[in-house]
Amino acid sequence: MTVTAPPLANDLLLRALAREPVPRTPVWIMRQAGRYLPEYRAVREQAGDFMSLCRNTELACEVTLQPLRRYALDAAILFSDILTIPDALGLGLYFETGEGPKFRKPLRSAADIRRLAPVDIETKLRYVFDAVARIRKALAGSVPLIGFAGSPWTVATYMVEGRSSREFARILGLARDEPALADRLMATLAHKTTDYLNAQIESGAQAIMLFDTWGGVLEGVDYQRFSLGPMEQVLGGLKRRHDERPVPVILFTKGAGERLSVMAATGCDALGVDWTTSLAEARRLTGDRVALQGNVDPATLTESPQRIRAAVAAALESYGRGPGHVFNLGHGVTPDVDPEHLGVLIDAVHEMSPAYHGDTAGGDDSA
Ligand code: 1CP
Repeated sequence: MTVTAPPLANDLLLRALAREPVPRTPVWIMRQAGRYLPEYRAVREQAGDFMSLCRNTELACEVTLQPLRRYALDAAILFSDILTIPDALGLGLYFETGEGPKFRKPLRSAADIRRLAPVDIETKLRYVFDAVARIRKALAGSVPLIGFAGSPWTVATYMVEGRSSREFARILGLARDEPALADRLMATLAHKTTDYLNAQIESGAQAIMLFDTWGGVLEGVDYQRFSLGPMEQVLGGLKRRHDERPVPVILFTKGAGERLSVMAATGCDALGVDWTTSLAEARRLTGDRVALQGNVDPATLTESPQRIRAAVAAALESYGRGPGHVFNLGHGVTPDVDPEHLGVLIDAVHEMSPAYHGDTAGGDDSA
């Protein structure tokens, strides 16, 4: 039996995602736990490799909390990866130093795809749910915990290509030449992803983010069929309330551009925006139907503190006044970033954002 959790000390993120008024803009950072932090590199070394770190509940909890000790962040994000599902499906995920993720047994045939549906992954992914529960306990109601998964399309690109790709030749070939088989793969992944996220919610995740990193490579009807449609299927199956509170869902498609408009109609609560679309334009495309998260270019963090502060000021000004903005980068923080620079960005959000909230001028939408 779950005991109703006490109120959060800091619920700015949840309020902003619900487009409720907040005294300042909440901030968290994609990949806030990661290689740019020396304390992360030390724990990863202790764990041996990346997947051992994900599977070790105590160490996964530790690296989740590391960025919160350094910075005034308004959320924690579960330390894990979008590729835990294909790993649990038996594809054999591994990482070679200096290279991206790879699979020992990528999907190569219709039979490979058909074999996936009956595989029970919940037991194999118990380590993720245990990490969620442990992190929630360690956070002790300070800030909310974000759980996540990859979109079916994005996860499928790795399963079919067998590794990181920039051309996506195999998966685009599958979508073009055998669309019914591609549909089947997306449906299987949508189903598994829904169960996986619901188990994260039941274990304590208070908001969910769906990473559709590679949805932007699909055009028009193909985007609808293979990326957006399967995400809608996941959204439709998620427990949107837990512990007597709403569980908001953020969708993020890198390079979404004009697609933000149809994404806003899926029933999600918020959209992640990258730096190729301004927040003002994203707000216009979505008509204030959803909250927006983003969108500073991660490369800004390699520039001077003055330029970082200017980028924060520009992002706040671009979104404009009123609720519904969650401050973040437009994609993950890169390993070459000086941790002090990220501190400059976060402090600047605390300092500059209150001017965009409150009842001055009596309105909330005037830029
Ligand atoms: O320590 C290391 O060397 C591993 C680097 C690393 C990290 C820190 C990987 C391997 N995954 C992660 C953690 C991770 N991945 C999180 C943790 C929470 C956070 O702090 O944000 C999250 C949310 C992810 C999600 C993820 N993994 C995505 C979607 C988000 C995005 O960045 O677009 C993708 C595409 C992956 C695949 C993956 N896993 C790891 C790497 C280096 C990659 C990207 C490979 C590629 O570029 O194709």
